[in-house]
This record gives sequence, structure tokens and C-alpha cells, in this order.
Amino acid sequence: MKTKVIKLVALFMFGAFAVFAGNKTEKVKVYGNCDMCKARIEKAAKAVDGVASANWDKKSKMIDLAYDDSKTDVHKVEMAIAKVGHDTEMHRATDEAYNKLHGCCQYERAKTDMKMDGKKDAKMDMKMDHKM
Ligand SMILES: [Cu+2]
Repeated sequence: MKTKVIKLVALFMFGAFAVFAGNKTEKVKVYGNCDMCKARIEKAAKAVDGVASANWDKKSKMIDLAYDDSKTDVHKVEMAIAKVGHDTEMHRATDEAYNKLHGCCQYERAKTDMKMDGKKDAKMDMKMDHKM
């Protein structure tokens, strides 16, 4: 009887470990306006392999991410979000992606000259990947 209980406990602990292993949560800023943005941002984040959950808050502009850090990292998720037109603190969307957004979704972004997007972003991304 006693060994059975120990086995059960061990099994449970192993299960819990397997579930939590490699899981990370992170909160990052994503620019957007409305519920349409929320749906778009969360969809893009969840489409990244390894992301377990994504929850963007309209007011604080913060997204809560839970992901398996053996499969992905916050930069990959931010890049996926930037790809659908939403700037994050570290990854800026291209003007092209931003301009495709629904009119009500065109949040206010920091004005920078044309050099800031596209190629330069790609370069920045690469630098960050190397660091990790
Ligand atoms: Cu919107």
C-alpha cells in the first residue's frame, strides 16, 4: 500500500515536472488599439510553435506570454507580432505591414525615418539571435 502511494506521488511529480519543464512566462509591450488588434496580436503570437498562451491587454498594451523556451523565445514571438503590423519594444513592424492594418487599428507609433524599418530591423534581429 505504501509503495503504491509513493509510486503515485512520484508519477504525479514527474507529470508536473514534464508539464512545467521549459515553460516560461514573459510580459512584453505590443502597440495596438482595439479588440481587433487584440485578436490579431494573440493569433500571431499563438501561431508561433511553442507558445502555450498569449493574452494582450488593450489598456496596458502588455501581452502575457507563456511558452516553451526550448522551442521558441520572446524575440521570435515579437517578430511574428511585428509581421502582422504591430510594433513591439524590440521589433518594429514594417510600414507595409502597418499600413495594411484596419484604419481603427493604426495605433500611434513613434515617428522615425524610413531607414528604421525593413532591412535594419532584420539586422537587429540577427544580432539578438546571436547573443542568445
Ligand atoms: Cu485594432
